[in-house]
Amino acid sequence: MTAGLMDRLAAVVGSAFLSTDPDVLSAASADFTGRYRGRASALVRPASTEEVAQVLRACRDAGAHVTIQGGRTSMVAGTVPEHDDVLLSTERLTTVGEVDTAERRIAVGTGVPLAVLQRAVADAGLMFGVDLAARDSATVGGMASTNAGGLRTVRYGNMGEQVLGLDVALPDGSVVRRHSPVRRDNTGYDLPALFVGAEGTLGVITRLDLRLHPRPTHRVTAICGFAELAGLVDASRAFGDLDGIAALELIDAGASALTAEHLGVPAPVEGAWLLLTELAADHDQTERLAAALDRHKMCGEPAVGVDSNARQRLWQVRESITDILGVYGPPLKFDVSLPLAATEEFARESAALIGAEIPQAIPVLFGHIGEGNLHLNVLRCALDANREHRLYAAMMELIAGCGGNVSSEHGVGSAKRDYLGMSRDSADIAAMRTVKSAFDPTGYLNTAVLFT
Ligand code: 2HG
Ligand code: ZN
Repeated sequence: MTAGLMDRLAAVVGSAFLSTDPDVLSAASADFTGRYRGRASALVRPASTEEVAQVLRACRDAGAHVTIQGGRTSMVAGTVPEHDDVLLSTERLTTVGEVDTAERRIAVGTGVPLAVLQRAVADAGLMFGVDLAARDSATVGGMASTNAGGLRTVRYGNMGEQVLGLDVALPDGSVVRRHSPVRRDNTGYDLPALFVGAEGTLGVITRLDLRLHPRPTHRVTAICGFAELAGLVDASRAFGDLDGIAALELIDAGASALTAEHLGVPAPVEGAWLLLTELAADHDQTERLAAALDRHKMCGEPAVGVDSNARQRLWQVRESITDILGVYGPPLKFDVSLPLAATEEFARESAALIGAEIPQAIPVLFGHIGEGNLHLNVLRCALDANREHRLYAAMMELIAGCGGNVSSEHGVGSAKRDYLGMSRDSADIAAMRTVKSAFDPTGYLNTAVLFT
């Protein structure tokens, strides 16, 4: 990085918020799984939309690459710099606006962690529609940029469904502010939708207007066990159609054996596959859920939680999976969307692929079965780069062969850019590239993600 650029960046953000400390850069250049590492030349932390825009203009003028970083919880190496980049952190964009209880919306800076947003809206008696395990670190900006899903998607949709407006600093240093006080606004292109899921390739989202939801007063949660995945898939298809469905999560009993061993969180029911189901509404749903559960053949009685402690204990069975994925070192992660009918085939064939490549590895399958969005993590999976690549590519082929999408809620990042062509045809990719070069003709912003 040139001294000229350093001076210009320091003039924009103040020298306290520009770092070239090798330790700082090294920590910020690795992803949190520990599997991917890159190289950066500086870390800059602007405090406002205007500062972000000026940072972008300075970097573009100097020909420096920029990688945007929020909470750095990407599972697909979405924040790993590959070109000695300037890292642009959104961590100081932390304004939390007033909760608008009448219109049920809130404006927040994009560096706000999800948990902070959740607390702010809960205090106002409302809720935010997206929830996920990384809530303490993941920022709303990163979540919007990847169109994150999570534990509540079956009810409220992804981030895209929550975004009502935004400020975005474009690669040329200009700023688009798209906000509308009214709910229906079809004036021209749906620009916010273009930036949601763009993985930071088209600009830096700096502020979001987010939709809020009323908080259901009654919730009931159950975990039931199934001997076969096919039975669980049938049940989740039926439960997904219930009014008030609020969560549908698949849990691999193999993962529960690990959470029992390492965290003291055992499966509450028998069965090789577990299904967490939750109904939520403004009146008691216990009877309805019991009637729905009765219609399916399960291993023994389901575990049902009505009060908040009991429900929390059931949720822990699902959420603690996150904490055991790293017990044998960095897992190899696959985030896939499958037609429900292909779930069983994928589980069987993926286990066979893994067994053939690395017999001692432990496949763990879990996730948002309501959407067919599953997370396959391969634990105890230390492979050299060639064999890892072979397994990764074979898995991508399997997913595509099952009619699935190689990148689901975690996005493409840099880990999956080589496989874009498995889920999008060439005209589609060409159209995306046209959009990219219209916004960023020199291709300096988030260059490592999405495209090869
Ligand atoms: C979840 O659903 C997250 O818990 C993380 O999307 C999935 O760690 C994973 O593979
Ligand atoms: Zn997930």
